[in-house]
Amino acid sequence: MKYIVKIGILLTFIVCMTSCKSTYRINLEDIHLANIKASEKTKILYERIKSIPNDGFAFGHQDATIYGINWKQPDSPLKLRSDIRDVSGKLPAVHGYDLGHIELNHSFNLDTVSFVLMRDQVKKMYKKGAIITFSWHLDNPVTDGSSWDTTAAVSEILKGGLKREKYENWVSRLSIFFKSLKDEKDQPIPVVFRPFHEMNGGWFWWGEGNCSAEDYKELWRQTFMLLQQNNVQNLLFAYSPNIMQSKEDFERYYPGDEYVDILGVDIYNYGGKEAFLRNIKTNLEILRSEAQKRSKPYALTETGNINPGSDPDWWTENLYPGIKDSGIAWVLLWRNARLDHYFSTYKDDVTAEDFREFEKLEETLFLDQVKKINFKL
Ligand code: BMA
Repeated sequence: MKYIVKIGILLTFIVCMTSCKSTYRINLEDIHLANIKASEKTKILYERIKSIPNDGFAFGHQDATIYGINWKQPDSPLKLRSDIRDVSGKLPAVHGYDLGHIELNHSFNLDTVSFVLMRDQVKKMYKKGAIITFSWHLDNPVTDGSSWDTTAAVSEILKGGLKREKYENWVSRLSIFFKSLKDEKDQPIPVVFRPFHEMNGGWFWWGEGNCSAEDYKELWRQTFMLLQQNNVQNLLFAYSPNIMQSKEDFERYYPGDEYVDILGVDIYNYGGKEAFLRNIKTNLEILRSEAQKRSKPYALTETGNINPGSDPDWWTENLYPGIKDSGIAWVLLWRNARLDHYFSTYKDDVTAEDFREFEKLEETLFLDQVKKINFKL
């Protein structure tokens, strides 16, 4: 009898060790985030992100379960569909969404995604163990044009600027949305916020040539402070430039370690295969060294094939050689909007077969794997 009990205990132990493989205990006092008041769950999210590179890198997709090529989630509200799942049977581990037009109090974002649906999907995906990240293509506060309206605006929304009050109102609406993301126990869902991205390019009103680097940094810090004042405690802040020529490109706009949790970079394959590989390698190397100095995680926060429908082996021969062994926590593919604007793969795509190869690689981590990378307090 005694032996049976012992064997039972041993078996339970083995089962637990295998099934709870990556669930470790952490000490909250050891985790230092930009927001010193960040919630416990936000700290856990940060530890999860930091641990991912021990196993590989998480695969992410923008608007993954909201729409894909020739389908929209609202057409089948009870099903959880994703182009990535159609191709590989796996759901992405990182789910990206965009908050553009939340500042205007609209019901739909700039890509006609309803914020109610977005919130619903965030809750569902978080419950399944996904990591959630938000970008924000907000309008130009001076002209009410889009993010791509490069009329000078940053200095007007800084403290004392003519459009300050309007901007504070925009950040209030943004804050209300963040605070409305609640899990089943009514606790705020921790997410990554990646505002004012690709600032070293000239295409957004907050980008190079459209505001000074000093004003950009102030915009970041003041937005961070406004979110604190609005009592938003569920954010990790990700800073992500576009392709950098050198580390000076990273540093020029960097608002400071006290305002940033995660480093990122956005790299698309403009310029062809060789340039893409070179850019990814040099840029992830810059991130690696900047991140190591600061003990922060880093990610390839946007990428994709700008010539969809070409390069049948894009995943294993273009993307993977650049990101393997790079130490990134995740790679996020941009959205599959329509046949002339998609950056990932879908069931009838020429890269579908290659994607299945990519999915099978040991380093590529999808939802079921990343879900297991978790921490207890
Ligand atoms: C861009 C494009 C746009 C879209 C925006 C925000 O890169 O995909 O069509 O509106 O992202 O999602």
